[in-house]
Amino acid sequence: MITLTRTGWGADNPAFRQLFTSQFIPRATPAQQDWFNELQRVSCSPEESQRLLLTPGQRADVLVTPQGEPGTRVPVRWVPYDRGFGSYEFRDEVEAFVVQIAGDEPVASGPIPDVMRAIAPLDSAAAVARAIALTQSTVDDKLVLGIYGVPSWAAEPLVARVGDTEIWTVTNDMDWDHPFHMHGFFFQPVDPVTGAVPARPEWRDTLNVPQHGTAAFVVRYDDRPGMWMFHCHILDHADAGMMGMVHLTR
Ligand SMILES: [Cu+2]
Repeated sequence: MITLTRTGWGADNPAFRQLFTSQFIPRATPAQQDWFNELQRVSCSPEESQRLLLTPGQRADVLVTPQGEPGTRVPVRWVPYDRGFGSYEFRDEVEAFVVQIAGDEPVASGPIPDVMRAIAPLDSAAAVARAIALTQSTVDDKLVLGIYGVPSWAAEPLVARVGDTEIWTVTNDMDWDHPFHMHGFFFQPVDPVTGAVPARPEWRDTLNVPQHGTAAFVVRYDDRPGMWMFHCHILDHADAGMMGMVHLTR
């Protein structure tokens, strides 16, 4: 089912859409089948349809149909993922809450609210390129993280201007992921190699920079000058120096 989902989720293929609808909402009314088919088409990517990764600081809106016989209890678990050495090896899954499956008739609900919206890609034709290297070093036997070897307490703010659009390319050569978070401005992730905008542009404020990998995004600064922080959203990494400021000027 997982392979099938990765292959067929969101594909413009009525057979796939009908299959998933019958799996996820087995007793759906025709109207519910229609909106769920449409939801598949416009919602998440095939990868995320079968696995939703939320790094520290990230959020998502999800539609869940619990599967189970009446009277059973379906636990929803936090599951650690491999975000680098020490992040998951000795950690157990945590039960977040339990869904109790009732034997009631299905609720005849109408379409869910239309929360999907078209997101126009930011125009990056005149964007300023900004490269950020996340780095680690050891000082007095203590781990110091930073940007180009400079921890937050020794760094000068980056300077940007209101109205500018920038493409940030963030590289990470460490054995840990770093979920990169920017205050004040949502941005749009793009392909870190080609700069290509994904098929479904997204607004995010936290983007995972994978271990030994790169991530990129486009940000546009609207008229809110001031000092804006960015940092790794693993907070002990931020405390160890992986933090900085954008000084936004008019
Ligand atoms: Cu980090």
